[in-house]
Amino acid sequence: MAVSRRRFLFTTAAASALAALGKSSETLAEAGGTGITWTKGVCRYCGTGCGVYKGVMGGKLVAVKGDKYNHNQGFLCLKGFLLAQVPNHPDRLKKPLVRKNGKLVETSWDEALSLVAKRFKDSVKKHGADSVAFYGSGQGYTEESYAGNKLFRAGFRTNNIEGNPRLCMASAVGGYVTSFGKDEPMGCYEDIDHADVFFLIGSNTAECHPIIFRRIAKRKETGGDVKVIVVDPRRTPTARIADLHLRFKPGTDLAILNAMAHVIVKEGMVDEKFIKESVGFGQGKAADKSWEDYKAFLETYTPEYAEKVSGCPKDDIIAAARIFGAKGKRTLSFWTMGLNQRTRGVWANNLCHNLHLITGKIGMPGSTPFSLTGQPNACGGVRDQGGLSHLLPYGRLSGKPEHRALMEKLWGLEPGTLPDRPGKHAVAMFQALESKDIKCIYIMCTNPGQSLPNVDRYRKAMKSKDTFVVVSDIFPTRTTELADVVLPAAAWGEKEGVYGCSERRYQLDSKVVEPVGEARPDFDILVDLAHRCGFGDLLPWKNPAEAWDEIRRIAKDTPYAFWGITRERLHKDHGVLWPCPTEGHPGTKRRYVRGEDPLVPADWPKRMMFYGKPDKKAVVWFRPQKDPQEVPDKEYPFYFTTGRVIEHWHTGTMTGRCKELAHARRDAEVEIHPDDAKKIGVRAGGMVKVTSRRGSVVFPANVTDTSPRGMVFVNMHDEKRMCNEITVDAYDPGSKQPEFKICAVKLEKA
Ligand SMILES: Nc1nc2c(c(=O)[nH]1)N[C@H]1C(S)=C(S)[C@@H](COP(=O)(O)OP(=O)(O)OC[C@H]3O[C@@H](n4cnc5c(=O)[nH]c(N)nc54)[C@H](O)[C@@H]3O)O[C@H]1N2
Ligand SMILES: Nc1nc2c(c(=O)[nH]1)N[C@H]1C(S)=C(S)[C@@H](COP(=O)(O)OP(=O)(O)OC[C@H]3O[C@@H](n4cnc5c(=O)[nH]c(N)nc54)[C@H](O)[C@@H]3O)O[C@H]1N2
Ligand code: SF4
Ligand SMILES: [Mo]
Repeated sequence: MAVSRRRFLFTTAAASALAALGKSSETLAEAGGTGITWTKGVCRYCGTGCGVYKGVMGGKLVAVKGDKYNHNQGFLCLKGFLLAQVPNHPDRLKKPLVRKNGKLVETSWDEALSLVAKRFKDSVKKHGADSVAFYGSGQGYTEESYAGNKLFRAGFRTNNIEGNPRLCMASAVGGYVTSFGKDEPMGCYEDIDHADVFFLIGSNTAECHPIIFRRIAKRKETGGDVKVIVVDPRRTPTARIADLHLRFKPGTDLAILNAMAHVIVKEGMVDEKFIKESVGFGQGKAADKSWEDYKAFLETYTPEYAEKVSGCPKDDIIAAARIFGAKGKRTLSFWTMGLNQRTRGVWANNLCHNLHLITGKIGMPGSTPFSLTGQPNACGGVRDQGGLSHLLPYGRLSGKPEHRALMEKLWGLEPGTLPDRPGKHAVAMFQALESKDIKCIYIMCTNPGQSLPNVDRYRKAMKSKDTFVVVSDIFPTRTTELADVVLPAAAWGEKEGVYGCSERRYQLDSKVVEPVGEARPDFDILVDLAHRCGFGDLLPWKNPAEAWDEIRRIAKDTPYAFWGITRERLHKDHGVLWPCPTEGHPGTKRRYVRGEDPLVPADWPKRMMFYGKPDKKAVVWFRPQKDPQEVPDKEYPFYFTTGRVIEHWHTGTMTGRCKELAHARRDAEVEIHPDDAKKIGVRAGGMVKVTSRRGSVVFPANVTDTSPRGMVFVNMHDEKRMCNEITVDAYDPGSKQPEFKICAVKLEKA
């Protein structure tokens, strides 16, 4: 399916137009921008991590433009471009609130934080340290997440520290760690400019990472014979630039990925030298298998077999394998939630890595497996910094005695201070709130009352009189309405901190205006709370810059080293990619690569060194096809999937308050195929009742062939019609990431 240049330009027009708007807006801002002071920062929204300039006039944030000297080359998507409206919105929370006689009423900071300190301390005393918990976010700054992590682990002494990246990136973490030994992508955005083949699987890049998509589209337009393969059941805007679009039954792409490997091996598109040097093989948990074993494992996965399992035509699978594996071509894979939010999310990640390992298309300009992160600081602030229950900062694990001992030394704690009891992962944490094993929870910069799967169940737990729920947010949300204490946080533009995006780029986001009302930065709130709880010596910093110096020191002798990324450098530079061990180091574009990664010795005899693995080899894992938790049956005959649209961000608290974005698209609709709409007798705009085993919601119908027959899609942005009343809270047994992408529903005309 060749796409002519004209048609290609036509089909990408929508996305490019949005992206380009940032560019023209910059010119506009420059032309009419006299009297505006511009300060460098980072976009508040997605994991692309675009550099911005924040424009201030008369003490007010008035405009945002793209940073020409950052990776986004001056471009922004519409959400980023309209960011100035968010902190200025009249709905901002301006005073702390506490619940009295069932109602949230305004109070002072002193009363609010004294109450929080008392309730948490009392709970620890009476019910033990694991009766309290912290639930954070990939949208907080690194210094904020670090403050929360240290307060709860070293202060309250619990590993009940989690965050929304569990809902988002946990399967990618599991994939990276098992395949390569360490978390985080090894490539960089610049690889896009060198790639000949883009393999986009379970990623609606056009809507969710628009500026990365823009760069892909530009490469396709100007790079000669550049091919794009999209693997997604839906015909998304991303699929519109595809040369080949693989469509299939949700949850069956493990079979497709194995069948691609089957074809690659059968047709000799493998890199034997690289495999011999740098690849091991494994099944289950042990890497004790051989290349011959792997070939035997792949025997089952003929394209015919994969077609039978997935419904994807075998010729498409063969074509995809041939494009992916073509000798001499550079292949770049991107994936996101279509793979991660699955009960077999880690396996799906492993299978993508496998394709790069057997073809040797890895660790070279334009060739890399690359899991796109969702939030602006899921990588830097939570994954690297250790903000999940099983982690400790910078690659250490809370379950390993030697890692705890090391952290105790680095933090100046008595031996044995850090808890050895395992903490609860996100879903288990809210289940423990339901069973009252957890009694007090501090929720920061996330909206679980809307974003958790099977959300009604956990809303009840948060609402219960027997649980004490503290929420820090900038707006009233579906979670603040359940809280016992609401803390008004300072918003983007009103505080400073570090974000680390998808490509390991750390950058500083700037404070340009004072917080509204009595709002305070999350960092200041946590430091204040620590002092009130008697843990002031653990959080002794006067500002985030002081915390950053401690964080650099904690990461120093690890594979996540960024000692060289000083605060001064962050102020000057437009982001630096770690590893960056010394102040003079330029940063690292490609990890594990001799000559690029400072952690690989210059005299290492091979091209790559996977230093996180005992034998320094990456692992090809044998992962079979396994069905999702719920598949359609007689009673619930449709697949239900959820995700995003370009105009809105998650629970809509911010983008829903931007007038242009709210006008463009606000309410959730159910995307349904015309044939299915006919079957249940609804027309476009008519109402459809969607019911799963967990709940029912009525949505207006968006009749379109974007979703295939037998599958419907709803976006997660609507706080009134919440798709999570329907979703399933089953999770991957390894990563514990929930299966937001797949459950079974029935549809009725409402
Ligand atoms: N506009 C916008 N951009 C965002 C966000 C936002 O809220 N709005 N959020 C950010 C965050 S935190 C994240 S995590 C990312 C998410 O970014 P993406 O993962 O790209 O977005 P989603 O819409 O969640 O899901 C992607 C695709 O997965 C497909 N899918 C469903 N089931 C399957 C399956 O079985 N196999 C495969 N291969 N695909 C499947 C869906 O059809 C959907 O098109 O976006 C980030 N960027
Ligand atoms: N059905 C379904 N559900 C999903 C997903 C899906 O694909 N489908 N995706 C999952 C994924 S990948 C993710 S990442 C999550 C996201 O889910 P959430 O994190 O719950 O969603 P957000 O809307 O990003 O919530 C961020 C909150 O922080 C507030 N906020 C903004 N700035 C600040 C600040 O500086 N400080 C504080 N304290 N608060 C601030 C915002 O107002 C908002 O309420 O959703 C998950 N849920
Ligand atoms: S692509 Fe992401 S980071 Fe860039 S402007 Fe858009 S929302 Fe912001
Ligand atoms: Mo996410």
